[in-house]
Amino acid sequence: MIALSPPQASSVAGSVDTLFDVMLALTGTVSVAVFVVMIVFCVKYRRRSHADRSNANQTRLGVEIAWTVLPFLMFMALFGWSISLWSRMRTPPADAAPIYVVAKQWMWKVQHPGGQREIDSLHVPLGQPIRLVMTSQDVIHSFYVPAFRQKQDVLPGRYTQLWFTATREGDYPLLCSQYCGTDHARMTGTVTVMKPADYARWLQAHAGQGLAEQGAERFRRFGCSGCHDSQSGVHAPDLDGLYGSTVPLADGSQVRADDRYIHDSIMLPRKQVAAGYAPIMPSYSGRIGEDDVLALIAYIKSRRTAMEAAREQH
Ligand code: HEC
Ligand SMILES: [Cu+2]
Repeated sequence: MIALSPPQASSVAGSVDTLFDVMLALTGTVSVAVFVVMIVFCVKYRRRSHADRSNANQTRLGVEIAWTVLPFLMFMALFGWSISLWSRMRTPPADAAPIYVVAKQWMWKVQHPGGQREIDSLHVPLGQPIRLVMTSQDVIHSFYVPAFRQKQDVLPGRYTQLWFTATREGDYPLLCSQYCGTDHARMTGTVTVMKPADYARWLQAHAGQGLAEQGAERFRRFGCSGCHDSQSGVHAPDLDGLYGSTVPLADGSQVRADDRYIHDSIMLPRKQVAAGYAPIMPSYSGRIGEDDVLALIAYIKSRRTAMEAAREQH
């Protein structure tokens, strides 16, 4: 049999296909009905036919209400159904495991929290929710896995996410679905879904320095520690416990220190200056890659205050 659609390999694939089939059937029925009526009238009112052309003025209120209200209800039902499915596809469960993706012309760079790195391939375990945190190094790309029925734009200067639970073992094509330059069509890869035990073995075999440790190393290499260490002579904020806290800004507003805030603090330090400090931090935009920023964020996340660390012990 010819496959009309890619395999259904994620927890939402079946629902997306059902919605698609219902919409296809509905719009198909309407199109066919319009063409049937058109052809019937073409024949009935062809030139020299003896059809009634007196053009009597008649109204059938019931019919007119029915053909207005019924399609309206049908399309509202489709709308409600789509919205509920869409919000399910956009809301990752709390226990979803993060994996980081950096897109650049023309490749997908994948970084697992344990330090495993891949290019143009992504290994995931079967049956476990995975949350991809994605950003682009250059232009807009779009992460698309047809077998998962999931797609998400990947933008420079922003973190977008996509989540899925793979439900079938195997290799599935990964595509870029946003025209991104000369080699766009070759910006492809493979998503490999493995049994949890095989996946654990794969992680072990490819384990590297953890993402947070890589960040710690970069923090020294890029000179961040020269200003941000407590021993440094420069008046710069202490980054312990920064992640998730509320930061007062020089303009009087406040902001929550999330991934995006830390990203922008590094790449666009003038955008939001912490209150009480001079805007002396240099911009790292163009000097370090988005994968470096991801490692730095992981490192800053791992830096708790002494108090938080003590609380976690208990
Ligand atoms: C020349 C000294 C200097 C260097 C080098 C430097 N910073 Fe900063 N950084 C500052 C100062 C001063 C501020 C506070 C003013 C501001 O928000 O721009 C700051 C703010 C920050 C903030 C926001 C902190 C908060 O409390 O809101 C983060 C995050 C940060 N830096 C990370 C880094 C990282 C990561 C690096 C290395 C890639 C780095 N900094 C390099 C001086 C520096
Ligand atoms: Cu692309």
